[in-house]
Amino acid sequence: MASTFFVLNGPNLNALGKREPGIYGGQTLADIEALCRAEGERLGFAVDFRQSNHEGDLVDWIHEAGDTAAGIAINAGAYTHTSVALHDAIRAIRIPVVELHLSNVHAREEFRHRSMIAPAVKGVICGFGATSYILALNALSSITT
Ligand code: DHK
Repeated sequence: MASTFFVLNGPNLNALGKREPGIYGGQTLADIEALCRAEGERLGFAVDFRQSNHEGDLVDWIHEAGDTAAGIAINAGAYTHTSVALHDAIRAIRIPVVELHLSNVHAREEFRHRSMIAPAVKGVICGFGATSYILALNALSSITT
C-alpha cells in the first residue's frame, strides 16, 4: 500500500513570499513544504512536494502519483481555471485528489470562481493560507486510512 502523498504546485507558486503577500501570505513555498513534511510525518505519510510553471509537468506528475502514491493535494495555481488537461489527468487516475488554494478564490475576480479541475477531484479547500495545505493533507489522510 502506497504511503506517500504528492503535494503539487502550479505556476507562480515558486514566487510565494514576495508575490502579492496581502493575498498569498508571507510564507515561501519552502516554508510551506516544511509544514507539509511535518504534517505528513505526524499523519504517517511521506510527502513528495513539487512545483512547476509548466502544465505538462503537472500532468506527468499526476500520472506518476496515480501509479505510486496514496493521494494528491494540488494547488494548480492559474491552471485551476483553464486546464482541461489537468481535469483529464485527474480523471485518468484512481487515487483521491484534493484541490486547494491559499486564497478564497470565490471572494476574488470572477475568472477565479470557476475551477476546471473541481468536477474531477474529491473535494476543494480554499481560503486558509498555508493552512489550506495542512487541511488538504488531513482530508487525504482521513479518506485513505
Ligand atoms: C493561486 C494562484 O496562483 C491563482 O492563480 C489562483 C491560487 C489562486 C491560490 O489561492 O493559492 O487563482
